[in-house]
Amino acid sequence: MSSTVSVTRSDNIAVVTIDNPPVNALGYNLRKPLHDALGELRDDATAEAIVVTCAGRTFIAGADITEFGKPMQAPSLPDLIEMLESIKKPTVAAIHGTALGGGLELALGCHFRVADAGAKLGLPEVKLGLLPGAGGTQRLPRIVGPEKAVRMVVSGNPIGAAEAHADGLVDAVCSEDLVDNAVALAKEKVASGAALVQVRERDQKLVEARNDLAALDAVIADATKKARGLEAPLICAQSVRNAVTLPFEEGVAAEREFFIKLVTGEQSAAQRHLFFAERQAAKVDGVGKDVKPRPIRKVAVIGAGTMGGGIAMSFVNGGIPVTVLEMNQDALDRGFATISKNYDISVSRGSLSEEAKAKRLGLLSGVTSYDDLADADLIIEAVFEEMAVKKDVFGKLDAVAKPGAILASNTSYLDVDEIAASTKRPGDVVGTHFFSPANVMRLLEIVRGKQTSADVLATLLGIARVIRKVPVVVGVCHGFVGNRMLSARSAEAEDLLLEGALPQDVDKALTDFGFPMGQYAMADLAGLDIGWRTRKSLGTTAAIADSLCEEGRYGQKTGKGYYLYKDGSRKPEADPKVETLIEKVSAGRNLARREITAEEIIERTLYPMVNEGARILEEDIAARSSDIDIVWANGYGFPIGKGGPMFWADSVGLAKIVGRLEHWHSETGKDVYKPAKLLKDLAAAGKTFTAGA
Ligand code: 3H9
Repeated sequence: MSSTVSVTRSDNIAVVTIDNPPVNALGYNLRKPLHDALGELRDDATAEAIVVTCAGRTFIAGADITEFGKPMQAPSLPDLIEMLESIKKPTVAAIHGTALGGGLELALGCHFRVADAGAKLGLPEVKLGLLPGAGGTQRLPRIVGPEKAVRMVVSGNPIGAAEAHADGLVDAVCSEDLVDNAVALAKEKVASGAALVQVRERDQKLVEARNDLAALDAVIADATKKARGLEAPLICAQSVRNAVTLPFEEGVAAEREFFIKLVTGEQSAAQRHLFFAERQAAKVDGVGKDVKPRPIRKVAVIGAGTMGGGIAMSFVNGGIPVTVLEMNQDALDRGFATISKNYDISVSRGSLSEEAKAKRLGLLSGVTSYDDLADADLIIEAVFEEMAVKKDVFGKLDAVAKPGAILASNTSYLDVDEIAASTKRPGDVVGTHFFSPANVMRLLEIVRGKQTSADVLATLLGIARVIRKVPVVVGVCHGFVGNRMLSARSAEAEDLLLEGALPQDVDKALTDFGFPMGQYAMADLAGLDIGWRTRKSLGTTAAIADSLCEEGRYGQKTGKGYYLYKDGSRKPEADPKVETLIEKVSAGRNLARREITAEEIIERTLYPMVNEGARILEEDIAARSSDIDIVWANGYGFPIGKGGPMFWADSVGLAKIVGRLEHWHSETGKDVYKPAKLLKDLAAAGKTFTAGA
């Protein structure tokens, strides 16, 4: 007996119960007593079979991630599973909640598995930049077949109990009395006396793949096509392939080597940082566990345009009814037609059933009068981004919304405090900045106004989980965290082109860095006319961008912008006419064009962004540097293998960044390059954002 492992008996069956809250992770404090308990039971003739189960909310959710990067104390997880496999009497894993990573690997060390109907099983290590390192890549394909194993290990996505049963991963599924069912199975196996076969000995599903490796390779190519510079997905696939081509022991040895390579590498460190950063972001100053969230049974969204529609979809996808308000029936019809079309695409791809689509559409209703919003618990406006318009909407909401309703603005730049002041209930007002497409992008910036109540924040943090968003609470400033840093990244866009770069050079530097899209391809996607209109209203200019617009080049929507888009294609192609235009503007300013290296492009786009991140921290707009990393990894495609801009800056070295910013500041005199005090202080003290701010 230990604090994490206890053994009880059900007649001739030993039941080993693991209790290591919160998620029964396999840290040393669990591995050691579990190893000891299994060793004793292996040699105890009175225990004729063993059931392994977990207390609390879940089966083992994996190895203890906090131990990675430190010396591992014996027994290791592979040792533990080997001990389990050496037991010559029936062993049964009783699985509820989630059996993930090392948890599923341990269950695969048992002869049998019984799952609760709501259980989920998977090997999510790839999401931490790893591969399953305790035999998972060798045992899973022996049970579910190598093709299915590749899909599971490379995506990291778990499967439900019913699917696991159909695939042979679990032997039985039950909707209640999990442990009793597992004990009954163990007794049955003892009574039958049938020969016990370990997972490692099963070969049947590998034979077919062995005869047609090309088919497996095609699955691997498809599963890894979106790896985008990440090592882990490729290594995961290679290791599963090894299960087909190598004997078990050799496959396991190779898996071990792969694991050590990945766990000591930079990408996994970055992805593990993001794992904990995401959980950290949910902990908000002043919003303790004692703050009770308000119930959200009904949501209203104002505006059925691209953002409003996407926001409405997010809530109905989470099972929450949504009323959409528009100016007239036509606008509602158009918005709902787009939503329906989006769901049709998911149905045609097989990711959504017709039934689920109908259910989601059934949760949507449309209205054209503010009076019909009186019963909504949360109202989110997604109307035109102009202060006067927002204030008008909030004034109207103040008149109709019930007491206690949360009034949220989807503004991406504007002052939430000013919006709140147009109501008599500023404590109920908050910013909810969704990212486009709102039904897809995971980030939700929750903008905390000066008077926003703690329970409003608690409610939004909770509801964000229901609609599968990653929430980050940020303060009020122009553009909040994400867009403010994006502006810093784009500040040099014009000058890089004027001095000698072409749009494709800048974009290549950024996509080589790991962004899914470059700056100019993104500008073309968003539409160049928007910025042009804003510049005209502000009386400012941007020579190249303005010239493009004057020629009707508004981006993808007109088939040309910084790039050419042939025949309705979304693929940007370099356009010699743009090169000529840029050269002309440079010449007009007597600028001698020169070669601009990828290194310079990164310095002049990403270092200012890091600098702005430091200012954001100084001003308390973000609570911690890891919150900024979460914003950029989930909202702007910052490569997860680099851990977000601030974590990446730490790895580059803050002193180096300060030095280069100072260089560019003296060259250009621009404020974006003037190193922030926090950045300079950390660099001078040899500290990092992650450890020091
Ligand atoms: C692995 O297994 C490697 C092996 O193949 C080979 C080894 C040799 N370790 O997410 P939550 C903490 S790699 C340590 O808010 P939920 C988490 O930080 C692992 N801590 O709960 C949080 O702490 P705090 C493969 C962990 O109900 C608290 O638990 N497994 C671990 O929303 C609650 O977490 C995975 O990648 C861990 N493994 O979701 C699974 N897991 O309260 C990772 C969680 O201080 N875990 N914590 O902020 C998950 O996906 C989710 O936590 C889970 C529960 C779905 C289980």
